Amino acid sequence: MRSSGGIHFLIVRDGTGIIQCTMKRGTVDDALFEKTKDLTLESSIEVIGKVVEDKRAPGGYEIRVEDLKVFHRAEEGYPIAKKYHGPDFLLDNRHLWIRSQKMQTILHVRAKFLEAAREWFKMNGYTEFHSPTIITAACEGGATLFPVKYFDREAYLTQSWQLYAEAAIASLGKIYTVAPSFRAEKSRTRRHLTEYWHLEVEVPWCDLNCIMKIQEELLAYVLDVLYDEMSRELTYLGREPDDLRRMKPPYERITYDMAVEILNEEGIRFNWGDDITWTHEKILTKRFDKPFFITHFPKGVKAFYHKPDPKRPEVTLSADLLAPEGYGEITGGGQRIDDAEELIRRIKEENLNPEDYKWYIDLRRYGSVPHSGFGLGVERVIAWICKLDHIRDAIAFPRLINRVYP
Ligand code: NSS
Repeated sequence: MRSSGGIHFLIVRDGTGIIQCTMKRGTVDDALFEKTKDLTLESSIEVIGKVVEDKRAPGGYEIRVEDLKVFHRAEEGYPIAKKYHGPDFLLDNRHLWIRSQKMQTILHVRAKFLEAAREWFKMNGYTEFHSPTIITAACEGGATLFPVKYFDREAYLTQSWQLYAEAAIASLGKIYTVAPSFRAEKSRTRRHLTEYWHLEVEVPWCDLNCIMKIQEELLAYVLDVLYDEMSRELTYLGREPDDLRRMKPPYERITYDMAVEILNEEGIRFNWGDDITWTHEKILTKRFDKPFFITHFPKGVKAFYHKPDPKRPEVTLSADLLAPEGYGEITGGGQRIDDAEELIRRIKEENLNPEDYKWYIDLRRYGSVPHSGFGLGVERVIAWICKLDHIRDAIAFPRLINRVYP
């Protein structure tokens, strides 16, 4: 609140945003006008008044106050002041910082993104399916598993819904989920959380090409909805809404081999078989102004379940989708091995124990079908769409290597 010339200007926030409220001396009870002077930042109030258009007000409208009730007068000294605070301070005060216009706006965009995705799933005949969070065998390699003490044995937090989804397609057909996944990522980067929200899809009778098309259709729909309904919010965050139009599918597809060539052209020493890291991705994204797929990764850099290409078994029927502007990988997926013998061979090649995957191998014994799926990192996509510098701002309470509070 500020006061000038016999008017109090109050900025009031609710779940939809902020609005300026003006209280003029003489139009309200004198005692109320005086008492309002002492209102503290973040106090909870109820306002009665008239909504009027006013070009000078932020947002173009204001409320002319006729009555005001204070429900809770906030303590003096609200920790977040109108000055620069470092990121650690704001993360320590995240429970309050989520009230900021920036966080409020991002969280609205995030909710709209998921709402639109669910709409698309509904329109296209998908069923939502849930898998356990406490699991016993890795989906994406042992290095990033979080152990959990499960009574007298060790279990883990899930890295992905996928293995259970592959069981469920035989029951439900096309399925999706939006759920937390966990990765004990030991590196501090701008794009890794230890707990992130994973939007995953699994589709029977679907090959690599089919699963890339599904990603394109889903993103085309979601980007349209965000353009139509969130342009004001995106502009506030520094993202031109027209960018969303520009970044609509179809998306170019390059093979891993072509990515290696590009990296070599860019003067990077990169050997065939190496993993494409974020540094490499950033270089690759310079060549594209829309998202693009990288396909056919070597077996060695992908998890055991990826189907080797029958025409060239050293590469897999896999695809990552990368966002432009340096954001890099936002989805990973592809076609799954559907033959029991081939799956067991790959499990052994990766030095995993087939015993740990017994039920998963079973799926290839009883009515196996070609199938594919993908996982999309919700915070990765929100960071890209909202043009954020760091993934932590795409989620209300980020979990990072050095942060589990608040
Ligand atoms: O490891 S992935 O590439 N693939 C899977 O987990 C598959 N099992 C998904 C599937 O086919 N159903 O992760 C998928 C996506 C990846 O592209 C990122 O966008 C995101 O999950 N991801 C993350 N986001 C934030 N933080 C971390 N640590 C993270 N790891 C992956």
